[in-house]
Amino acid sequence: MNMLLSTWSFSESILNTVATKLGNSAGALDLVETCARMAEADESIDSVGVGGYPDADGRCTFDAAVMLSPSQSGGVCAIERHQHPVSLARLVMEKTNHTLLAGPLADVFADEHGLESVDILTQSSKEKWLKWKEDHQPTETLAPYDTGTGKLFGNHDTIGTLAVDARGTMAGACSTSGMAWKVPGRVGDSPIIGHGLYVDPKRGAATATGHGELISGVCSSFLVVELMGRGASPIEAIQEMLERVEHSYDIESEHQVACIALTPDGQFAGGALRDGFTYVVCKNGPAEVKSPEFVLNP
Ligand code: SD4
Repeated sequence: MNMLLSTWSFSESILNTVATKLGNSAGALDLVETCARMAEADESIDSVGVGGYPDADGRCTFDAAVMLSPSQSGGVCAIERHQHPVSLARLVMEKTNHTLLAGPLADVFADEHGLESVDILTQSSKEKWLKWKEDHQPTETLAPYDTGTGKLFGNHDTIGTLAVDARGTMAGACSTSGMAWKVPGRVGDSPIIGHGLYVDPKRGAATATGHGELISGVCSSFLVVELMGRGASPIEAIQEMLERVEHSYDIESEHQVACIALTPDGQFAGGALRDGFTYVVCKNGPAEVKSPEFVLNP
């Protein structure tokens, strides 16, 4: 089996390209890393890699993680000088005994491993920030809304990708520039294992997108994988996680939490707190944009 699952409709063209380019024999980790790298390089995606929304001071920072199993994961957060945080997260997993490197010293680690240092703030990101500074409008209070055609409205849209390859190996990756106009220094759920991403080859894999603070508060991805390991289907596990979020927070109109989950034998589902989330599945054929099977508050 070779299956790819990824958040938001902009993943459709990415999964098609990656499936064609890497083919059925590609390993799960290469597949998910390549998907995240494509999103990171695409300036039209507002919240991943270059082109991402800056923080409140006009500075762009990136967070990312990769995971194969509880003993094999890596993450980086608050990256300021490297275009592909997902590859840096993979280096943390493969070249160190650690799981998370942060801030300027993580950029130094990237330099030491030969990754090119670049200016990650694009002119268009700077202009969006200047506009926000001026009028604090218009995306500040919008939950992300995906029209299903690759274009999102709102102020964030992380890529999270899960794969099972032909050998049955599972992997996951996620990458983000975080919430638009965040407090400088803020790190979301995406680089933190168990929050934005979790993979346990015996139980399954999950990745979350949306408001990192709500995702982190219930350890969303770990919770979903744990529930699947105890017998829940992907949709039941996501539903329980979303109910836990709803019971733990006063949900506001700009809040969204969404999740995709995959079992080792290829069952999958997507779910969200509210409408406006889509995900993409690619299995032996063209990628297909899907509406979530479960929405808590449609
Ligand atoms: C964060 N969870 O940094 C990310 C943002 C995101 O859809 O996923 N947006 O909070």
